Amino acid sequence: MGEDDGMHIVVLAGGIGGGRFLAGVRAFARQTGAEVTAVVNVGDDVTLHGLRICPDLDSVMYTLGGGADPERGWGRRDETWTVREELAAYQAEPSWFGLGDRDIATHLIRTTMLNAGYPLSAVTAALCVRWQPGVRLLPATDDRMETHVVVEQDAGREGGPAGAGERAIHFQEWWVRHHARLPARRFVFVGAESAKPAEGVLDALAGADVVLLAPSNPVVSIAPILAVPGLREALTAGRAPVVGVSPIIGSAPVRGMADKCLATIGVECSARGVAAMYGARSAGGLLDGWLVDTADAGVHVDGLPVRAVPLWMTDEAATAAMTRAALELAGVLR
Ligand code: FO1
Repeated sequence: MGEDDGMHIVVLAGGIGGGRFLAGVRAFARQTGAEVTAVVNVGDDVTLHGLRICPDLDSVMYTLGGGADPERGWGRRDETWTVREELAAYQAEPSWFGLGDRDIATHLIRTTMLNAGYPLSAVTAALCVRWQPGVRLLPATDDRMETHVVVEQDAGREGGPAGAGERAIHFQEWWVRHHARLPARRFVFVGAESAKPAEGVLDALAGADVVLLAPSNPVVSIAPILAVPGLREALTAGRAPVVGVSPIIGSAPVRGMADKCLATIGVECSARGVAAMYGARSAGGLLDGWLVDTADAGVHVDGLPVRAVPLWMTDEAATAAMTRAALELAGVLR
């Protein structure tokens, strides 16, 4: 950070929780003249009905742009569902995933641009011209990378005999169709090995004064971002301190189904469990600081400074206060 420059905050984030957290980071940034870049998970992305759907990028874009449905947290406010009804009349599958009419316009533009050869980062920037999210939104990668869930062969299949084999289904099928109830054996980030950080991501990390891990699902939102080769290394080798915000308060996720995902990979559903999963930088991990809720005050992780503040993202002011606390913990506030 130069004498006259504002601070540059980079946030790694998933969808709905990520969007709410970023609204607070943006509020803080507006007070202080800071610049914000969000590096967003693409593991949830899926192609359905010929359309490329990027739920986390869209949740963040709509939330920050004032277009998100406040109850669902995904998709557009004032949505109508005519196309969904028409698809149902054709008995088109998958019927378990709903695309709203307004949302479909976003997917038509994205798919058209991708088919014309634009990278996802450029498509996202084009969509953001309309939504003006006030932070720079970058996909973690421009390459195709999708989270798949390995389940037992016959789990979720009606009448099927129990089998020893296993099969992989797309994360959206596990999450939306099966409500994360099918016992998952593991998560696979398909395409991760050959993915590269999207245009702008490494530059953003190199220029960051601080990196925050949003209180998003650590297993299926943050981990797929870190799985992009070069990204984790840019964090650990970078000069910017990395502070994580716990997505768990007590023994439950702030929202969503992180408990089921953590159980799958054998991590305790607690602020301490998630901090240990990320690891302290001093012990070869990622974190220079860990922000927990006041309910978890007293949580101790070897080699990691921990601070307890209220973490319920009730409104933008509360979330901006979380941001300030994270930056104080990082030692970057003057
Ligand atoms: N979530 C649902 O529970 N049901 C849906 O039909 C659904 C459709 C959908 C369409 C576009 C979009 O961007 C998101 C959508 N989501 C839906 C949310 C999404 O499945 C998940 O909440 C995220 O991927 C997890 O972060």
